[in-house]
Amino acid sequence: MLLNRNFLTGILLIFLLLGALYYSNYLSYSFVSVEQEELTAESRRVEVHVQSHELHMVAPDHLKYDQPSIVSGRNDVVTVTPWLAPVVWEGTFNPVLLDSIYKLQNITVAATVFAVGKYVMFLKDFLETAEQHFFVGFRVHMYVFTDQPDSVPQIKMAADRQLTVLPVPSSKRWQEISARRMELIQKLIEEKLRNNIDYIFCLDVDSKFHGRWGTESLGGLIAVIHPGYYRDNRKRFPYERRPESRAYIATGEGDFYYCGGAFGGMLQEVHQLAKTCRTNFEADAKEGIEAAWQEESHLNRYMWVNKPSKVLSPEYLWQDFKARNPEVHIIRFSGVVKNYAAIRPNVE
Ligand code: UD2
Repeated sequence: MLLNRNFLTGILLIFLLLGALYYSNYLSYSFVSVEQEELTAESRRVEVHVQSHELHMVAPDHLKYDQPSIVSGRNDVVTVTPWLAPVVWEGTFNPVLLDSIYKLQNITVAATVFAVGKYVMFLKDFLETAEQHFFVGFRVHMYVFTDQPDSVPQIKMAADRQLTVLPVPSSKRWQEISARRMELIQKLIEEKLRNNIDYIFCLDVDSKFHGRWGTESLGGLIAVIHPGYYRDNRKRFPYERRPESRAYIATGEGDFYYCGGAFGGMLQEVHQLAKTCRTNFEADAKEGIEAAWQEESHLNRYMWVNKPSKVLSPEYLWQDFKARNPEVHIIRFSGVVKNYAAIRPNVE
């Protein structure tokens, strides 16, 4: 009987112990799971912060716009690269939808333009037409680099747009002016733009806007197809062909020929591009080599390895002296006809 009572007490004690163990386990499990949930939410927050533009797009609820189709659309041009980046042509995007999406993100877009020496004469048309076509309705900050700050024309700008003039030295060689842009863009991003700009475009000044250039052009790393070579075999592209240069691309290599006169994307992407092109350009210079098309050659080399996340068709940089090809339904931005000998500081 005594044995029995002891046995029963023992069983009871074991149950009590198991109960206590279960409870403490339950408590710690709940604790861990709350902690994990917080961690997951935290990491999701960080991810959203870092890649908010790369995850998915958020459209305003009940927005009305044309029905999209996946069986009819442009069939005269290629609208996606082999690495599945969109190629932006008129008719491939809905501006109403895209503008509404980016309005929700409250973005700021910067643009850089260089006007050194006689190139200040191009500023007025560039800035006035940008006001009419470049990211209209969005916050835009233009940065004008010039050796003649007093000659920068006063342009009437919309309330959400502003212009900053940044002095730079003159130069006796146009090649140096063109190529040094990478260094100055890198420094601008490091010293002035961090934290207050989302996207940046770097544009040639001897050009004018003729049509919409807006949110359809946004993305991580943005390259523009050069209007002069897009129908050619790549062996004819004017890449740097000397293996000694860091811009070297061999025959049979490369995707497209991109122009140096327009490129852009998210701030950190353009910073990486500018820094790399500048470093490679300077390292080449130390060895006495200048790539065939200066920073444009280095940009082409960079974009070959670092595939652009969106490619803008030649609508985004045409040349006024060229007749419009039938696949180009709209010219948005175009280089003006110029007399190189009359406007450059050197002729060779
Ligand atoms: C092409 C590129 C250009 C650049 C260059 C090679 C296009 C449309 N243009 O143009 O971006 O890659 O080849 O170096 O893709 N600049 C001055 N003052 C000068 C000379 C140049 O401010 O005296 C600036 C200005 O912003 C100009 C830019 O540098 O737009 C490019 O120079 P360019 O237009 O003379 O070069 P270009 O026509 O050979």
